[in-house]
Amino acid sequence: MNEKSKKCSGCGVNLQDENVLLEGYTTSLENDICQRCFRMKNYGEYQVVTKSNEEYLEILKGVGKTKDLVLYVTDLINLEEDILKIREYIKNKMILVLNKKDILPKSVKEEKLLKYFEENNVHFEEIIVISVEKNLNIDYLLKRIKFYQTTKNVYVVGHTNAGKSTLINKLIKNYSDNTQELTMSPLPSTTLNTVRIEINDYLTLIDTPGLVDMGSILNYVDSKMLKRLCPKKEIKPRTYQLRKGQSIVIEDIFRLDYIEGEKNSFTLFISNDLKVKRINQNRDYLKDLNKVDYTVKYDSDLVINGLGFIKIVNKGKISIYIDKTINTFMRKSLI
Ligand SMILES: Nc1nc2c(ncn2[C@@H]2O[C@H](COP(=O)(O)OP(=O)(O)OP(=O)(O)O)[C@@H](O)[C@H]2O)c(=O)[nH]1
Ligand SMILES: [Mg+2]
Repeated sequence: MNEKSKKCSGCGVNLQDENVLLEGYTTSLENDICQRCFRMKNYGEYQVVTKSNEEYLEILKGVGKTKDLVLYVTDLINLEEDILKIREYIKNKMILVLNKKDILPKSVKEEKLLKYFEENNVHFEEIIVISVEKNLNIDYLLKRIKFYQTTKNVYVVGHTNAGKSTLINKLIKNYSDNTQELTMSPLPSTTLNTVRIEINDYLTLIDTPGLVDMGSILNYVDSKMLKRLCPKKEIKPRTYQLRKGQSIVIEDIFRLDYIEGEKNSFTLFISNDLKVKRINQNRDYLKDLNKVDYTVKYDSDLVINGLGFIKIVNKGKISIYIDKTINTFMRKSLI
């Protein structure tokens, strides 16, 4: 293969002009981006690529061998169960960047979010709430990057879809003459390899492919449903007052039965485009899905990986039904 080292400036994959079926294909090696990126950027035609997490972990290990500053980007609606897990791979100085603040209701204040992480002993050099979409705290983030950086290089890591590439594009746009544009998309695994972007003589950001969350609902729905699942605007929380013996369902993907407890309040923080309804608990609807029972403590969230979360005010017992591949867990309420 000729010019093997030329990489796609959108997703980092090695460019090749020989096999249209393989990653990195482009009609001509004169091009800067691969055909997949070209189609995503110009036509919004998304093409799913399945990445193995081994490659991602190799990249993380590589980052861990440097002394460079790392931005760990995560999506506020899809916070991972254990944010500190990243520390097992990387001991570098790290800023936790909580992205997509615009999706949470405006009533949720930044200070409250920061306090939540403090109280749960999530320690980083600093935790910064941002919204790339609304340009919230991007100036501040850049200041703090300058403050903590140890070399020119700063790595941007995190789960797939957290908004790493979108953030770097924003920093390029706001602070650089560089015209490079990374590919962004609502699908998992958009970025395929590391990509270096010079912001200026003192700062080079390095985009990385995200860790694929095998337990996320995003991996198991078709692209039409995917568009509806990912909130694009501020979530309008929907509250249901349930007595024991009552149930709610989200589309045909999730069912919740309130089994035991006082009258209770369930507030859904999920995409506004998803339909929610009450059903009679005697019906068998969705009961063929995998059942999980939870004992709910006072003021908890049930998190459904990739979908969002349900804030439950009082203690009680619930049963949920969902595809067995999708990870769910309880946490102290974020909001
Ligand atoms: N509402 C909202 N959406 C955002 C924000 N930042 C990024 N997104 C969206 O999140 C999705 C994923 O963004 P990417 O930048 O491709 O995510 P990534 O972390 O680079 O993902 P991978 O390359 O797959 O690891 C896109 O649809 C973005 O438009 C934000 O601040 N607010
Ligand atoms: Mg990316």
